[in-house]
Amino acid sequence: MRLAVAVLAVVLTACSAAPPEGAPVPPSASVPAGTEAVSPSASVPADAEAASPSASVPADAEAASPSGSPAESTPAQGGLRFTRIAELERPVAFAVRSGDRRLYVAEQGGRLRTTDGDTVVDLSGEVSGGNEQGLLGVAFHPSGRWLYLDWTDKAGTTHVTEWAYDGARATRRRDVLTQEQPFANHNGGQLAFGPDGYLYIALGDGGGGGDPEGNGQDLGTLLGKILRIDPRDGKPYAVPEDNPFVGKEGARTEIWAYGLRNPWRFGFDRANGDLWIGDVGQNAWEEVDYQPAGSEGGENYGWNLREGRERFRQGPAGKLTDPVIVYPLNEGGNCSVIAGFVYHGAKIPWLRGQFLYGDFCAGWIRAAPVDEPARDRRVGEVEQLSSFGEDHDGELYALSLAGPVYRIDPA
Ligand SMILES: [Ca+2]
Repeated sequence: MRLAVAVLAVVLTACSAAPPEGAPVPPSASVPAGTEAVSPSASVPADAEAASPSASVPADAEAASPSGSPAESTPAQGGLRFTRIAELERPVAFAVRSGDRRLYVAEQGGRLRTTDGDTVVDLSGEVSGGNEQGLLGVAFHPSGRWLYLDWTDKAGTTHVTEWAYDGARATRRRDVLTQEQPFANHNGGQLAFGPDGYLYIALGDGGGGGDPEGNGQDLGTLLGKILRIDPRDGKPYAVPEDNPFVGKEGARTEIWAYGLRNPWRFGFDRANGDLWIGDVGQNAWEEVDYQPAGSEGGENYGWNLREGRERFRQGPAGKLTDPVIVYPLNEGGNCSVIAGFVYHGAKIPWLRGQFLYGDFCAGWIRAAPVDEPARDRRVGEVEQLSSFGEDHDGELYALSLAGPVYRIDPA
């Protein structure tokens, strides 16, 4: 398959994602410049729903073998080191801005911060505080002039909100898109601009378990989808004319891809525009979905007809796109896939061309060669892994809901 540019990610849990508000959170803080290695199996997922029997057991690295491939299968690789560059409160999303070397991190509690300590936007008085709610996503317009946050309000409604941003002050706030949520879980949350300059938005199936409303397969709702819009052309936004369901009766034209359960994190391969989507599973399988650059959109990733590659519900199925990576949900503490990026940085030559992903509860991180994802291998571990990030140079970061923001370095 081709390489690409994207970064997707997925959030949290199978039935619910992030630990509850009461979870221990390190005091927010400044930015220790230490180089601490992450302690393996450091934490136990605090999320009760995610706590399947095995989820409360310290993550067993060896048990978590997503595609069952032995570690020896990829030649000439070294190790990784996770260098803590900041300590924030429940960091969940990462973005960089054109012409700006700072690293921006969204805290689930509602603040958009930089890793050097500034607060850019503070929604902490407005966001809801459920496990999978709060401030969930951040992206900057390719021009660097506008920033976008994905968050849920006190009623649980998803907002994609825009600010004009000059690097110092965020002003001219406006809602670009809102979506009512029938349940508190599965809100998606990822925002990213594609290589085409359009804003891609992840929305989960609305939650509730098993997709009771059938939203994933319903083209009449935005739930269970990845959307593609132009937030800068039209009020409140424009739908690109080449979106796949433009002109299709009964379909929401914003939809780019469907059949998704909770695409918490997704991303574009910066080298070629391929899209990698982590879709959090229900009962049995976590999965990573893939869309090659140049796709005209409209892929149906299966939910809730399928979970992973297996049938989940009876029903008429057209053409479904199977995941490229699956791993068992309740094994070794697995609970929620976290999609990362295809590495194209300079610091870690052996990692180039490999897609990095991990699991929120088990904490392992694996690298999968893009041309043969089944040959992935374990390359590290981060407790309560919530997201990955990619900077201007293609170097990668890992966020822990427990607080740390790690830069990924060669060992
Ligand atoms: Ca699927």
